[in-house]
Amino acid sequence: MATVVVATGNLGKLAELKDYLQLLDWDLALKPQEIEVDETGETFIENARLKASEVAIATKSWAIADDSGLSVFALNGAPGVLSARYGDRDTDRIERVLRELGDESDRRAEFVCAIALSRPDGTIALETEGRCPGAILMAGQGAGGFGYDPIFFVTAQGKTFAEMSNAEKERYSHRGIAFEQLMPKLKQLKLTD
Ligand code: ITT
Repeated sequence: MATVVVATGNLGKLAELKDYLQLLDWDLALKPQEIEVDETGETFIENARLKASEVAIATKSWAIADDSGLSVFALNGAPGVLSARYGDRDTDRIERVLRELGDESDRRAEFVCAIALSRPDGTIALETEGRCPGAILMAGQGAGGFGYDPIFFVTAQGKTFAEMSNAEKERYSHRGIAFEQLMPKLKQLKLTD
């Protein structure tokens, strides 16, 4: 059985990715900390490909990467691919989005998650993108999840990501939607070195 490196340094993301991937009988490994990939892409899918491919080549293993972020309509899609770089800590990033949005009445937003799986030679075997629509609250609610979860309200579920159980978030989130599309293909894949 070939090893698959989970190409992320974000612990919140890693916990969620492991929950999806444990449904597959894969031998998972963590990304070595010294491997850092410059996210130079302009789209989530470009950055997911870059991360998967570069980590695969560096580790000579299969690698799966997630590039994700929050896109706020009234901010012309910001923070978008810059979501991780919008501040030093989760609280700073949340404060900046709330400050920039101010009392704007159009609070629509979406979370996007692009996933790419690379072969050991850096070629992409599978990729997909999931989106979850929602709205930005005036202040955070809930203590679960990570990142921007407390301010992202999912209208269909009537709660923020931070108020959902792990199982609920894993089902309804952008990442859940991406994995729903990907899972049948991942199950069929033969991982060879
Ligand atoms: P890796 O590139 O190492 O995976 P990263 O944190 O840099 O880690 P991204 O470039 O994909 O990852 O940035 C994602 C940003 O969007 C980051 O700030 C997250 O906190 C946020 N984000 C992504 N998915 C999220 C989720 O499910 N809930 C809340 N915030 C999320």
